[in-house]
Amino acid sequence: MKKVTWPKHSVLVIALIATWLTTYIGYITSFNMKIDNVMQEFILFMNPLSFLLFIYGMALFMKSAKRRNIYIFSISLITSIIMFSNAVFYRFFNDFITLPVLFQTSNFGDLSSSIGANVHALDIFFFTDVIIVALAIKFIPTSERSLSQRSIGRKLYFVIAATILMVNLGLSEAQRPQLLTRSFDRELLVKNIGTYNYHIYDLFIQSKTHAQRALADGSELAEAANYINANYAEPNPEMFGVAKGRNVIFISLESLQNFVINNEMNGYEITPFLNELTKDPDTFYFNNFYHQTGLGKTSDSEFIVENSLYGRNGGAVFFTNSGNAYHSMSEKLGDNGYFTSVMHANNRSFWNRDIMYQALGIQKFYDVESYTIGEGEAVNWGMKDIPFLEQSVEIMKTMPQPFSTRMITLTNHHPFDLDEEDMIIPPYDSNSKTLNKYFQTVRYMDEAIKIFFEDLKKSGIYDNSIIVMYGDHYGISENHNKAMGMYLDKEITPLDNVELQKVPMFIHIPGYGKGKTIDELSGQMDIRPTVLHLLGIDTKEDMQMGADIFSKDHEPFVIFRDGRLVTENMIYAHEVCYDIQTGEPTDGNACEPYIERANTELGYSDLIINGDLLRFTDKEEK
Ligand code: GP9
Ligand code: MN
Repeated sequence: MKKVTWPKHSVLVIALIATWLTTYIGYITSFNMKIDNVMQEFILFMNPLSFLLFIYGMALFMKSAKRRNIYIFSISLITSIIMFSNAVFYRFFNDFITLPVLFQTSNFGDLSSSIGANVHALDIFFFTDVIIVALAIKFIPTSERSLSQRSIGRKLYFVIAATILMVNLGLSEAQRPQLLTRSFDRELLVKNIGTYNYHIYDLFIQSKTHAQRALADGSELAEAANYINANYAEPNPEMFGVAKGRNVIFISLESLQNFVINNEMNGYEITPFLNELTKDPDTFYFNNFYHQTGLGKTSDSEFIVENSLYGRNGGAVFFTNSGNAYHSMSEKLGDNGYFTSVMHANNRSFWNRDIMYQALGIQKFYDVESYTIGEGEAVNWGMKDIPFLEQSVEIMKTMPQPFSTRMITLTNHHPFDLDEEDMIIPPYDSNSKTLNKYFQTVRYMDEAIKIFFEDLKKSGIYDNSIIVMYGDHYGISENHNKAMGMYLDKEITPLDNVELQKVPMFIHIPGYGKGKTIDELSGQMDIRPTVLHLLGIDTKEDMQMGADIFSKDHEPFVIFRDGRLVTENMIYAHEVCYDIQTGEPTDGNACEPYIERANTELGYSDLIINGDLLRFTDKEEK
């Protein structure tokens, strides 16, 4: 048999091609990225190449064949792990991994049930290149001599790699101007510069933020304050102080979206108690209200409610900026004689809450240690909502009044598992197990809230309190569009995906009698000033970006953390400006002023948080 002679750099070339193709196939199978034209498809295809050429090319500097092979093998393994982790993360968060999230290791234990549900057997595919590289190393003979590399050849190799990178960046810039300077959207980055380059970019951005704090000074605060003052909304005199002196009970409704309210699933009412509240004279129900969270999910919603500032773009602000100075709502209530707390039957370190709550001036955190979890009282992520809310009322009885507390529910959390005995309605029958179970856990949460209201009335606390309830963020991600489409009986468009970010918000004021449904377009950023004004507390001097929804000056405009936005007539999402009436794309110019405004607002919010600017306010300096 004729002996095959392999060209000198066969292992390197095979590794390069194998990882390149594995990455590309990974893109198309695991990430739901919108590709509009052939050029974008081409960019997606070529984007892993420049990085892989550079990183594998380092092998050319290694003299020993053994070392070189170990290096090539390690790179194929690391790149596979990066792609695999991103795929699993994407299924859960619908986003790509960013560095700060990786450092949230204390979350990983608790996330394990969700991670488990998101790892698929077929994910072994991401390691195809590792297997190919291993086989290549095993079967392709290498002699030390053949590996010597002339420096001219090496130079040429890196010139080609650099050229490919430039072409990649050039084409991307043409497709998406200002990609690297203005983008709030990780998907666009991955689509254009590739996962690997994106992670390098992320590293760069994170270290920049680090430096930002060091470089920030008081003058930037004045600039942000000007913007904030210009947007201040005067309280509505009819509403200011209607709940003065009352306790305020916030309930964070885990993953509750607005589409279930006043709706049915196969003939079953999903939220009978909340539906009743929408018609209750003591309740304001906000039916055109959006969550504004990012990757930090529940913790972002808490951050927004406390500060009326946006969470961070990459990662959870609860982790990245827990050392900042804040003037939170809890601190303000504390200054006004309130006893402030959070009640949540989970580990205190989850989402770094123990640390962040100190920065937010929350006086007491009733974490899992404050609860007794009896036999059968835990499911999914922890304590079930019914016993949690029941025991919380007992704890409330011990609190000095007036108090403010935020109760964070948990049962309606992905993967929406429930014990048989808690299933009040049957599952839905779509192709998405997640959506099918979601209706059942939502129904359970509704029951828990009903019981909570009863218990609160019995405790005597009810009459002297107001109850503010809101969905913390979406529960059903875009990965379930097909099933959602079946439920809503329409094809889900990017416009629908925006509208599905509506979460219900209720303000229940016992004895008030003039409640109604409020259709004003609003969002979580508005909770803080709205509630403070109801309690008769002034917000004129506050460094916050929300507006009282009852105010005549309230602007119907909602900005998402990722730069999407909603106005009364338009929705801007993924570079397209839609007319809400027709559901069709319109002339982009109509959205332009709002895009500008959204960038300004998000920019100032980031400036305040990244620069830790609130440390420069008078109060802090004292
Ligand atoms: C964890 C709970 C859920 O304590 O608040 O967090 P989430 O995953 O929804 O952000
Ligand atoms: Mn949540």
